[in-house]
Amino acid sequence: MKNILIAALALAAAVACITETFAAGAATPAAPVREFKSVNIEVKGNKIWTPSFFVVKKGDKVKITLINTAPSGVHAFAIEGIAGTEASVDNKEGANTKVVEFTADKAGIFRIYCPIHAGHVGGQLLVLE
Ligand SMILES: [Cu+2]
Repeated sequence: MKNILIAALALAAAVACITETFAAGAATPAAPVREFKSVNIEVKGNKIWTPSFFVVKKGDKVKITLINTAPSGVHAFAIEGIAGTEASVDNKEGANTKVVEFTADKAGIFRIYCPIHAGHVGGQLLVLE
């Protein structure tokens, strides 16, 4: 009888341990936020968001702060195929910053471009699986 009681206690302890392990494992860690800053510059008439190449993982939250220093005026930023990434950014001091935030929910290579100027040098977002 004593052996049965000890076995029952051991079994109960094991079940509690397993339950705790599964409960801890069930908590999904929050997706990391990948933060970048990209500055629009102008070199001999060429407008460039720099850096213009970003690498993240699928599921990451992405935050890109855009600063427009180009003397030519308003420029824009967009990532093709990802909603909510388009922003027009003025070049006036104090109003030349915009923030674009999104979740990279699909893997692939996405073109970055200026929706206002076809000749604006573009870039790419690489979302790894
Ligand atoms: Cu532009």
